[in-house]
Amino acid sequence: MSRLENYVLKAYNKPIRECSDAELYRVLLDLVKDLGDGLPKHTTKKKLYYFSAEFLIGKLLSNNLLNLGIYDEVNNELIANGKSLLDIEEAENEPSLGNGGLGRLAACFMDSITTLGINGDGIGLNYHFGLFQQVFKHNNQLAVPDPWITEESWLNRNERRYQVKFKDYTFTSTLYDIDVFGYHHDKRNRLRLFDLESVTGDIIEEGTIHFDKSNIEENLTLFLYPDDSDHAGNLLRIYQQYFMVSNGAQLIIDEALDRGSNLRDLADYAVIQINDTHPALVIPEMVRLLTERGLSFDESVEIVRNMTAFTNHTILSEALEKWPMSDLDEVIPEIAKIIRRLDEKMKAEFPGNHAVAIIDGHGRAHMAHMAIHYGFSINGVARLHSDILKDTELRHFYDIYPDKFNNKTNGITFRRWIMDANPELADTLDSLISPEWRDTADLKPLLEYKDDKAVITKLRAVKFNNKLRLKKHLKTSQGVDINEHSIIDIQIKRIHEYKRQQMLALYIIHKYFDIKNGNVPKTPITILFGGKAANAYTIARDIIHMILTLSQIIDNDPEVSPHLKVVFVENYNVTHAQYLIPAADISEQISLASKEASGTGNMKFMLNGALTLCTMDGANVEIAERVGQENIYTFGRDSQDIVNLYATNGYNAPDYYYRDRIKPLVDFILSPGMLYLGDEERLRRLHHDISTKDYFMALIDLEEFIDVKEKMYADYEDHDNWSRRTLINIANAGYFSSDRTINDYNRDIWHLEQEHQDIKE
Ligand code: 26Y
Repeated sequence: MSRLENYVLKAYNKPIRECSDAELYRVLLDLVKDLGDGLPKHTTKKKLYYFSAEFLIGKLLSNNLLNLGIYDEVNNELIANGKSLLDIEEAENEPSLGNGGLGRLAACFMDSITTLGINGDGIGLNYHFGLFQQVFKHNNQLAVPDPWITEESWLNRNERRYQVKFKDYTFTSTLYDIDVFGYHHDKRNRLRLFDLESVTGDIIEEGTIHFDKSNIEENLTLFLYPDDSDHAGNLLRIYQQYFMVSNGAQLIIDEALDRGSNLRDLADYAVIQINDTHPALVIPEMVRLLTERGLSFDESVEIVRNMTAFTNHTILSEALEKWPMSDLDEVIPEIAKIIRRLDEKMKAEFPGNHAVAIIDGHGRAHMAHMAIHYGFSINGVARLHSDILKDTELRHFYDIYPDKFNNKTNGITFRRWIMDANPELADTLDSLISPEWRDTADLKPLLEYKDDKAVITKLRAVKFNNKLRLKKHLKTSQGVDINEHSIIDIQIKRIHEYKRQQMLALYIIHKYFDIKNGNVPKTPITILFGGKAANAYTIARDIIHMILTLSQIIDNDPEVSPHLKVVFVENYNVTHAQYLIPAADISEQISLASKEASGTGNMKFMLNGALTLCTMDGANVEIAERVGQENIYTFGRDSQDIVNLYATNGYNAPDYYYRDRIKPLVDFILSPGMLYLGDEERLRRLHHDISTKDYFMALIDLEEFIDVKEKMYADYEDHDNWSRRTLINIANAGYFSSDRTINDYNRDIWHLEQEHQDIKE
């Protein structure tokens, strides 16, 4: 009897074929957890702790089966019994523990850390309702709670508990662990998610994400990024962050003591990576814990400095956290005191250097500044981004600490983004270049086939099947019909002005006019958007509204709708991404140059054989370098231009708005049809913003964008050449494996023992 049959029989006393998908899900969950428990533990002295407010892990069942090496075995047995893993995985909720790129990066990193045989855990919070769930109503985004935790989840209750002291409360935490398995590797790591028992969700107003923000005991771990547009919301963010880092720091100390540390040598036992500023309070907290255990302040600071490294993910000032000292005093006065001492210490060392102050002239504590002074490493997430940090944003820090700065270009795990998301492409690669790429991420051997007609045709067939799969998925998930014979053109990412979804919308208006004028595209076009807007970010919600309304106008127009379709995928998440990306022909990476630190969706699309349409921003620069100019479409001002324009106040939106090719497109936002179907207030506000301010300069690159898109659609008609270029893209994606990224982190920053070293590039 097989392992699976055995489990099924024990649980339900019946054979596999008579079980429901939900029953099989439950059994597989138990089976995987038991397998995990049987794996050996890490025994190395030093351990990594990856602190992150987000872990956007996606569904875990098939990924865990893959990493444990039993995917095929289980899948075949299920098929033999008339079942499908894909259907069974429908029973799994996607954990709502992240928002965007930073959270997905943390998830890819955990996979690679474990696969490379590095001893390392992720530290975060167990948000009960996660990021909100996005629902569209009357062409608007509504935010509703996402109760993703059910009886059957991957969370394992851990008996560890810690006291976390705030000014007005002392809480006792609880801990949930999620196992992380490595591919072809037998030691597991864990995500350690801290929580509070008194948080139940009872205080949420029915059907909304509103709750009493001052009731900390009941709301602390309810939501990821609760609305911070008022004072209570700001305090709640501080409560959350401190709760996360205090628990994490106590865990580090306990585990290090267990392994034989005497605390003075703590940096030999643990290294902390701070994922953006959200966990930066771990620095003063660790200092507090060490001084509490009898070490001097200066000694504690040196230990913490030697064990802490910081990753920056943005140059947008709104995302670089600065906490008013008065708020810190209100929530965590002891930590506020330590931050003041850290500030004084640093000011004594660099007198008069105001640019590098932790506490600024307005009494605000800069989390990034603290993390740079009191850590040993600061890295950006793509070469261009790291250069901008050194040359511009953090120039004053680079002047005093040149050796701390380094670049770690982001990566993605091939286990999820090709093996799991695109099994047909994965199998095709196996048959062409042998399955070795699954361990090495080396896809270069594929280049041998770039002029092989049969291979090119096969790649096109795989793409078509993935379009069919997407079509079926969108039909069941939101009742939308797409044409599988159309060009699939996708922009999926958080909604933000700098990412310029509004620029793509203006292109769609151009195309709409074009088709009305009789210029019908040879191949129909489907443009898909996906992404959530922070609920308090009005213009981002206006952009969603504009796109939804526009798509309705197009659907209603029989002249246009056979040739052009616009779909906004509701509640975009990892699960949707796994259907969307393999089906894409065109990858939209059109941020205003200098603003997108790296991007990781760009890498996923490339790996899955889409051609990239991009500005020279973030990791797009490195993608272009690898595939060559003839295999990518670039346009727009470069980052130096944009940095200069901001520095000189040199951009004036009306200069562009009044151009002949632009004005009619922007004005369509206020056309009778749009106003009839849409919300006048939202549309007027957006029109006004784009035509007068356009802070992220959508109009500056619009004409070039239109031209390059037209060229791209025209080029698509040469199917063989197009598919040949997708092959070249896939073949060059190996560098963007997160195994390579983690290898780089470990070599340059963490210096941990590493059991696997198969990295090629
Ligand atoms: C607290 C609030 C202000 C905040 C919330 C979320 C600030 C930042 C974030 C998330 C940032 C994020 O996701 N950044 C993205 O990180 C990716 C991984 O490095 C990059 O690829 C991407 O360019 C960057 O936008």
